Amino acid sequence: MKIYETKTAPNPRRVRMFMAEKGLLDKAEFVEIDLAKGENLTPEYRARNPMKKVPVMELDDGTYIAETMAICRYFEESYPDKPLMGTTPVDKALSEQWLRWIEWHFSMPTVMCFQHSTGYFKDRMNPIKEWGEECRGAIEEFMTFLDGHLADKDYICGDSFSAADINAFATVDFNKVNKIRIQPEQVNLKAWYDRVNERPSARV
Ligand SMILES: N[C@@H](CCC(=O)N[C@@H](CS)C(=O)NCC(=O)O)C(=O)O
Repeated sequence: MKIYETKTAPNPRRVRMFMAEKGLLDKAEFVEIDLAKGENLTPEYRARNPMKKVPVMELDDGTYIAETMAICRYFEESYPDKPLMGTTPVDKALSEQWLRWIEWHFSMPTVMCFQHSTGYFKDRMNPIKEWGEECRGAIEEFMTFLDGHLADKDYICGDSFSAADINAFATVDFNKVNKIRIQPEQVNLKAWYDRVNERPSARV
């Protein structure tokens, strides 16, 4: 199997961390795509993922699966040992709730802030600086919320590490590009960040 990705981009990192947690990194060949050069915009790449984004996975039978969480879901179902998306109906639903909250209220504004403030992809979109700044507020609000949520638990979904921690961790890290860091008073968020950062999967 192949995974087309970009080493420095946050969504492929989520997939690598997920695979590392399950001990699966050696199952795939990772193919680097240069986003800045537009290697994801070519007809050849669009045949793999019409949405022109990384990551996309190519299975040995030629099936392409795009979308970070669809790829993670494939690994969760194929390798259920060490579950990362819940096991009971309630835990699976809560995992889904957190994954969506993180995606919509944290990762999405993070990417919007980056793209609209820096103009990094101005060759393929129309950056609107005001929208970038609006998203900055949403990011800071979510980090404050997460800090409160983590006051009485080690991980986002409770006692055990899950995909929600991976997604939030990768998003906190990527916010370096927006110059948004954990604030000194956000002690719960900082303790959680340090806990996740100690895991070998944080290095992949
Ligand atoms: N919803 C997609 C988003 C993927 C995405 O936005 N990937 C970014 C890199 S992290 C990308 O490929 N950007 C290139 C572009 O917008 O041209 C997912 O979760 O995989």
